[in-house]
Amino acid sequence: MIESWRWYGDLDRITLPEIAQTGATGIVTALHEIPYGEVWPEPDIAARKARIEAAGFHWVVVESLPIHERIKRGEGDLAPLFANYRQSMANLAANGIHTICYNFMPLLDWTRTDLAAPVARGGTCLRFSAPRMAAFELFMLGRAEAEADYSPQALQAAAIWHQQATEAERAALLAAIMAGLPGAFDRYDVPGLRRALKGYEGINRDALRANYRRFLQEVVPAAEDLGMRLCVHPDDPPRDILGLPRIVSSAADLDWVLSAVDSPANGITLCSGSLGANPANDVPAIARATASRIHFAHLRNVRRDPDGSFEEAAHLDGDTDMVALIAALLAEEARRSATGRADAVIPFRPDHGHEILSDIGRGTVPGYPLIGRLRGLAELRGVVRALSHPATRHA
Ligand code: DNO
Repeated sequence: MIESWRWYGDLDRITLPEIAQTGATGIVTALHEIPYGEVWPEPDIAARKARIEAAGFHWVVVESLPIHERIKRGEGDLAPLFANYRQSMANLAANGIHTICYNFMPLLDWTRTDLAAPVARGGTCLRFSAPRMAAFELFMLGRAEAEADYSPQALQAAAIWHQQATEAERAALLAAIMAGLPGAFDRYDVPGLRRALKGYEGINRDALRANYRRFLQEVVPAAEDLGMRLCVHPDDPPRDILGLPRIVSSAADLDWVLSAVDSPANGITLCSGSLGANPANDVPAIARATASRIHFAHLRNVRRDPDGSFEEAAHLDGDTDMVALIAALLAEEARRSATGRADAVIPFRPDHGHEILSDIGRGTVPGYPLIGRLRGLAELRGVVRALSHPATRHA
C-alpha cells in the first residue's frame, strides 16, 4: 500500500517538508482554487506536480475533481460541464496522474456538528451529534419534515440543546456543518442554504441516481481511454441529510454504482470512516465485495452511539475492525500482483485525526491536523507491516 497524505496546497498550514517527516511518500491534493465546473489547466497541474515532486513526493491521487451541482441536479445544458470534466481528466492524464476521487453528495460534503469534541485523554475530535443536527434542521433551518428523520430521544435532546444554546453556539454549529466543503467555494449561511435546498426540490433518490448514471456514462469511457481511475467517495454520514437523498451510503449503493457503468475506470474510494458510521455497513465485508474496483482507501475509525450520533475514534479504536479491513486490502493487492495488474498497489491515507499536542491552536483544516494524522499513519503502518510479514502469514 502507498502511504499518502492529504495536502491542501497553499490553503494548508502544514508544509511539504513537515509531511516528509511523517514518512508518507504520496500526496493527495487538488487545485482547490479553481471553481467547480471549470477546466483544470494543464500548466497549473504541471506546476503543482513539479512543486510536489521537488519536495520528494508523488502526486498519487486527485482529491477531488468536484462535480458541479448542476450535474447532480440534472439541470440545464450539461454538455459543457461534461466536456470540461473530460478535459480536466485529459490534462491530469497528460501529467501522469491517473486516480481521481470525487463524491456525489448533493450540496454538502462530509458533515459534522462539532469540530472540537473533547477526547477522554486530551485533544479533540470531530463529532456528529444527531440531536444537534436535528436542532439545526428543525429550529435553525425551519425544516419541519426533519422530525421524521430522528429518534424521539434525539428530538427531545435537540429541543433542549436549542433552548439552551447561545448565539455563538448556534453560529458554531452552522460553521461546523459547513466545514466539510473543501476550498473556498459554496459555503452557505442559513438563508443561502434554504435557497440551495430549493434547487433540489423534487429530486428524489431515483432522480439523483439517474443524474449520477448520466455523469458516469459521459465521463467513464473517456477515463478508460486515458487510463484514468475514477473512485467515488461514500456519503458522510451515510444517510440522507437535510432531506437530500444520498445514494452512495451502503453496500447495495456501491453495487449500484459499480454496475451503473461496468468498467474498471469506474471504482470506489473505500472510506472506512464514512461507511463505518452506519451500523448496517460491515466495512471489511464491503471491501472484500468491491475489492477489484477499490482505487484508493481512506482509513479511519468511528465510535457510534445508539441515537445515530458518532465520533471519530483513534484509527485502531472504534467500531470498525481496521485490522480485518487492512487484511482485505492486502489480499486484494496480492491478487492483483498475481494477475499482473499494473495498479496492484492501493494508495491509502490516514483519514482525519484527533487534534493533539502541538496541533492544538495551530488552525489546520478541521480533521486534518499534523500530529493526529501522524499518529494514525504510524498505527496503520504498523498493521500493514505486521500483516505483510511472513511470520504472520504462516502463524
Ligand atoms: C473528508 C473527505 C471528503 C472527500 C470528498 C471527496 O474528509 O474524505 O471530503 O474529500 O468527499 O470528493
